Amino acid sequence: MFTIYSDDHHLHYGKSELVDGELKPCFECPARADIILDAVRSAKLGDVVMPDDFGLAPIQAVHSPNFVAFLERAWDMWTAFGRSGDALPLSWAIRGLRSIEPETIDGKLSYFSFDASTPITAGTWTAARSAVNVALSGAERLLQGDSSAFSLCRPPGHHAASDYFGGYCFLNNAAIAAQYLLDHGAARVAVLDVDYHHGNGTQSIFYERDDVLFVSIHADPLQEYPFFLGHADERGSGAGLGFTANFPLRWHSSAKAWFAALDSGLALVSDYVPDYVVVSLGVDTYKDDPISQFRLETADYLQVGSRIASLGLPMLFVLEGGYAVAEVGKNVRNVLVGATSG
Ligand code: OKP
Ligand code: ZN
Repeated sequence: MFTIYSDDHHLHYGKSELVDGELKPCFECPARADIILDAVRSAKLGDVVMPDDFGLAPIQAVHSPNFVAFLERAWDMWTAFGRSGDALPLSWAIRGLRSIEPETIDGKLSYFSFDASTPITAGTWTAARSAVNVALSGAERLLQGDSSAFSLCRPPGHHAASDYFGGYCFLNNAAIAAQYLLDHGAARVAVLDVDYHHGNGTQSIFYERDDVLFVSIHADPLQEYPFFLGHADERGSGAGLGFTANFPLRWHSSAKAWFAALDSGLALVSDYVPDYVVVSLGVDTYKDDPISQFRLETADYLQVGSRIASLGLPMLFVLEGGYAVAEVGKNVRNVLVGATSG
């Protein structure tokens, strides 16, 4: 299995986020990807290659023009006001307020986001575009006939919707890869999201469509971020009805319960008979993850990989979350080892 990776992820490095009422160093940090790269290299899974540049068209196939224009200009607009720290929003158009795109940067940051945990820095746009190229290069390998690929993306993507960022995500790498596969011959793509958090962005991008099956296992939104999407009764709408499936699990759920949900999700993917599977691979389901409440252990990730690979379908792994920095390398490596040694 090839790994696609670019050093450009270092260009996105938020300083701090507001968590538990305190400003703390960002959990989503460059060391995550560096450590995963080391672990993948030492596991000798296959070559590590640089991404190609796919330009803006595949991004525009998923994200709205005004959102893309905003991300591209956000840092310059921010610094034009003399600010030097990270760009962060502070208010949102909650019930009763109007969604009209403001002219100034503070208003635009609010208009295009859904939380304050996702700082924009000087290199964010370049890094986010590079992560998309990493995902697309993995998709391209599948189109060329590889049975699997690992896109070592950073920043992650699954919380980003067509026109908003948040949850450490700016551009939805997995959704853009899925759309690219559809635009290059696939009839059906399944996105299996095993990150601890619900992939609200991916779900909403494909919610009304039947050419992408979205299946997610995640912490119950009644208890956990992103709080406002990911309930079991969300099943898609219109033509998409029946093509979204959510498996919310309560905090502190056992590994056994998590694997039971995985098996149910895999059965849905299998019945859908997709041409490709895109796995939104978060390992923040780990027992010692600093922002999560599930209980998977390092050895369990071998099973995660082998069970997903038992689908026997061409498969793109796209990195999402995982914040226990010391263990994130081993955990991701185990998924990929489990997926390739079956
Ligand atoms: C991104 B991904 C923790 C606050 C959560 C945002 C989490 C984003 C997770 N108490 N803030 O899905 O791993
Ligand atoms: Zn997550």
